Amino acid sequence: MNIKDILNTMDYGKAPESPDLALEWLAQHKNKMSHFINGDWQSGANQNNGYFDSTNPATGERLAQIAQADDKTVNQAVKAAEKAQPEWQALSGHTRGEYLYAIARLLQKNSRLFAVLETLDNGKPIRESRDIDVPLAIRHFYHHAGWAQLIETEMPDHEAVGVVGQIIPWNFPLLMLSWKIAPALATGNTVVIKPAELTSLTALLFAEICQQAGLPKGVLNVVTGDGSTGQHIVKHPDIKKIAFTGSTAVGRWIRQATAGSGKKLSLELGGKSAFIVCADADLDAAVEGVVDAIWFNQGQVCCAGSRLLVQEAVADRFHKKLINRMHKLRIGDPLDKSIDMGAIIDPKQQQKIASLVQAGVDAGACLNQSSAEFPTNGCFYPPTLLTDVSPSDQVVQDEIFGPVLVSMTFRTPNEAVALANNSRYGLAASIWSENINMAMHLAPLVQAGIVWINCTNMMDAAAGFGGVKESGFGREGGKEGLYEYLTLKGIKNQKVKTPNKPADKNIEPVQGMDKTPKMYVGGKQVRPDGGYSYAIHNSKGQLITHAGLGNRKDVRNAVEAAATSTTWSQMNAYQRQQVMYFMAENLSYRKNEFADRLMAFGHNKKQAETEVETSIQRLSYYAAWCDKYDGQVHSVPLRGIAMAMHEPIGVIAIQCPDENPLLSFISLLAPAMAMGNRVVMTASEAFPLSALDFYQVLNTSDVPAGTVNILSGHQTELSKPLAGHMNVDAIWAFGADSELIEHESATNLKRSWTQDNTDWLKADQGQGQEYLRQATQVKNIWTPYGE
Ligand code: TAP
Repeated sequence: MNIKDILNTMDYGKAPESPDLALEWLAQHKNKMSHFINGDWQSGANQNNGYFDSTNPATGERLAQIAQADDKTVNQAVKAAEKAQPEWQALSGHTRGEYLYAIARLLQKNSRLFAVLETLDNGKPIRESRDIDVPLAIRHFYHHAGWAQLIETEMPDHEAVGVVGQIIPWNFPLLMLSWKIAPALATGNTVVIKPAELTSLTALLFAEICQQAGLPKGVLNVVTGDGSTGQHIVKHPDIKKIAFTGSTAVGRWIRQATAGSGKKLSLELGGKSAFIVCADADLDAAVEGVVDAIWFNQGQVCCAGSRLLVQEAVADRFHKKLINRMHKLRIGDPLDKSIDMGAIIDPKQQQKIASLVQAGVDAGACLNQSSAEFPTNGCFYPPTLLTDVSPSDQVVQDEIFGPVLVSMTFRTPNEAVALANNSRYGLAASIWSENINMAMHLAPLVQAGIVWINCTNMMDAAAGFGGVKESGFGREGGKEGLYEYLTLKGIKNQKVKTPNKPADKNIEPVQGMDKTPKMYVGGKQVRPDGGYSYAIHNSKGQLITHAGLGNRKDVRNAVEAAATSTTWSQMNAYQRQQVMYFMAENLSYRKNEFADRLMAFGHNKKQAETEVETSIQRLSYYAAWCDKYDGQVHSVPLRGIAMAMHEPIGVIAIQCPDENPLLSFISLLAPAMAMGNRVVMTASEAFPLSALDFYQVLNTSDVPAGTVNILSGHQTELSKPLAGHMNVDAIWAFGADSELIEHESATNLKRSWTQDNTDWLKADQGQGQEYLRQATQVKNIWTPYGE
């Protein structure tokens, strides 16, 4: 090609990056990589586990052999982490911060080596590993070096969890590792991390950096292996927290495998994020946005904007521009600095992408694919756009995890929201409109953990990242991410409780007129669907009354009432506050009745009065918080803002304990209501009457029907349908079998919160911001400034 041709075509020449330094590093390890345990390279407790190959997806060539860890090796790593943890936690925050700072500096010094090794191992363009993955990883260590120092003064009520097990995927190997390790170490935990089988190399290079930084032995342990190694980590009894990033299917399995173990859990899972282009958007900018949203990292991005929604009026024009741009993308050698798209991670993933696209075409989609040439010896797949798809098509619903975009049109903003939310996932969304009012109106309506306005794929260590629905729970980054690695001092997660034995339905009669209290559903008193009751005894074992024995149909009715009654969630904080003060006032008018009820169960007069008085105060406490639990504007390195908004979770099912039956009921109900949630409360099984009486307060306090629903019955029988219900978004278990609840909650990956013996009368246990945090989820809305 001569200069004239080049000027005519504007084609880029090759600009290859040398792999030499990375290959040299591998050679230093004889291309055979060991685990990093207790500050040293170890081939594992059982040397016969064997090795597997790590290959370059762009060429199919073997880069190195990687050691496979079994349960003994994992145990060895956990023991090292356990030994190191108390001393690491006891270091001053400043000293821990210095280690993180040293790691950041060494990452920076070796950034080119990391970028090249990552590209060789993963197949992503060097432009991306060099300019995005590695700088963001460095940023995470700098940011968290600061948190290590500040936690002591800023979060004095919290402490480290202990040993944490971390499992990461192959799409951003170094970056996902940084997202996990930096906050874990900053908060005083020690780590056992498993990189993905396909991409272990940068994790091992990172371990070497930690060795150079003088990180104490055992603080970081890297074990390599396949999914079975991950399973050993998940099941290890001495690991106190699991942080997982990967597919929803494995995340669901982990939720079930850790149920009832008391392990803390955060899950960053799959996505099918909407990319909404309104008619008034800057279409050329939006086209570039789509390129970044779905063709960055070959579309192997959890938050990829893989569902394009374009307003009908501009759809044809937009598709034309997009297809034109798609044909200009350059695909090829990932080490070539001038290519746009590199290789798919492995042939299996390539085939999965191809078969899903074929299924889409078979179902009637119109296939638009780049005609660009690409190497035939590696694992490549062209950028693809599928139009003429329907909302229920597999290609629209399933995460393809490749460079495949599906496109649908909408007419009105409401239709765009309905289409965007028609997904089991809820990781991210991108909204493009020159009308900022419209974009800011849509952002809270879209069910996602992150919303980018006129931008996409923005991430930073100072802003939380994570999803809702089947995209998982928990956040990584920002202050919100730190909580995932901390527990409240003195309070541990609840371990398995023996389920209550269901009582006999053949109950002894109560003398006199029947006063069996009803349950409360959709703003009305209701009898149990099954028509059964159970006996309620006082603390001396004397029969005092019966209560309705709720069943799964009552659960269904209560959840339906809560899910469809959205008035409470739409009220502003000031309106909710007034209602909650009114509830406190109305409880105060009835304080004698409520105290009498408590005395009937065995409280003495003073105890009963204290409990009622504290309940009134607690209602006022959360009424006060309604308009004060503010979000934050994060300081991200962007000409713009990232707003962390506290949103209600939706419908929360709350199982109340037997201790302090009125106060514990109020202490759980009030924070959930204050933050705008609707609730299905299951009253204390032994002493349900205080909770059932509370409908009188609700009825006289302007609480919209369906906001609060109260069931009675056997907690174990009610737990299963509540925890498994797809319309319940979170479940708090203070009174029931946490194993069952956490296991069943895996259906829609709802958040669960279980806690051990709380002293409800103590303000430092029975109330506080932890309750508000559990009642909300953070949505980060990113908006750049300027033209
Ligand atoms: P997975 O197959 O779920 O693998 C993720 C990690 O879990 C790997 O290290 C894997 O090991 C390990 N693993 C597999 N089975 C396991 C088990 N039963 N117990 C414990 N660990 C197990 O996901 P992937 O294919 O690597 O990654 C793609 C998925 O990750 C996509 O769904 C994507 O959306 C999601 N992802 C999410 C995010 C966030 S932040 N939400 C970020 C990146 C990726 P091996 O690989 O060695 O088998």
